[in-house]
Amino acid sequence: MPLTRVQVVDSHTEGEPTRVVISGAPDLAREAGGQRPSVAAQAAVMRTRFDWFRAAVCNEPRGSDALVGALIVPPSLPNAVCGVIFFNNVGLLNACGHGTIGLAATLRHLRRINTGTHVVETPVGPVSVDLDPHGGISIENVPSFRHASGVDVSFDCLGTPHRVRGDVAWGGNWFFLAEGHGQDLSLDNLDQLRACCLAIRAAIDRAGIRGDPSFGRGEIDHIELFGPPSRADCDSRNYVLCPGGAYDRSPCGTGTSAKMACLFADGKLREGQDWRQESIIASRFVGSVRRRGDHLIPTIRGGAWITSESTLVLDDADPFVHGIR
Ligand code: PYC
Repeated sequence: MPLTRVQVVDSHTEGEPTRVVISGAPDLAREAGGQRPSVAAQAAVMRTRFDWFRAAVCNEPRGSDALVGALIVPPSLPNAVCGVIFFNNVGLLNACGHGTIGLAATLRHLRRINTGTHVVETPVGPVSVDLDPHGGISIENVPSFRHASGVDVSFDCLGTPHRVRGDVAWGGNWFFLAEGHGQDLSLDNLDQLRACCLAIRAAIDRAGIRGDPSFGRGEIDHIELFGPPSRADCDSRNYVLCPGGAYDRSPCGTGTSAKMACLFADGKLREGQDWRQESIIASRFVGSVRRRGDHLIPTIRGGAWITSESTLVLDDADPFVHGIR
């Protein structure tokens, strides 16, 4: 029986897993045609024709709902070290902050990059990663902004009607961000948090609330709730519901970027000031923003650790060769 071997390196970034595909993937650049197709064009090919590969890598029985996959592809930008397409249990992500930090840790582990700054092309623009000599990793994300503020959402959660007011912001993915939601942001309350955030997302969808469609098609597929931190060295704690219904174990890089864009818009964060975001599992990213022309550029710093080097085997005879969908 034909077997396909897919070589991967797994890591976690502040608790959130990333699986970088090193070899064995479909040749998206060739399938996309043309000379040096953009990563966005390669992502479009993956979305329409190779969804089975996404599910084979990320879904059970090889993966899990929490896992984010990262496929290294050839970049079109001449200054980029590589391109990357992120994906999860239900589809492609526009971008991924924790995943970019995990990718940088993986490339360093494989000795493909060294200390210094490197550009990575994502479907929504270039992101740079900086490896410091002491092992620290930070990323400079795509320009981030608040799209709408004071957005009211009415929803039912576990039989009780609720109303929450929040912001819609872009940080490489689209987020609805809210405080004052009345939820206990603790690990003991994960089921309720998930149910509420799924209900918020469905209500947003029903109400036709969207981001700007020229950025990642505008669908608001991440919900981010904030509350007081449990750590003295953090400014806030969050719970982030990802598109596939899992919660982000890390403080979410694109979500922290979106949050900082909102804080900046409200005059609550200055250029260069640290924003210390705690996750629901009490891990931490430290972020800041700076202006570049009309753009607001977030930087996110966090730790990533390699957890496994392995080969996935895709056996054509396996009824779940392309994952449980
Ligand atoms: O860190 O940006 C992020 C992210 C998005 C989904 C999971 N993690």
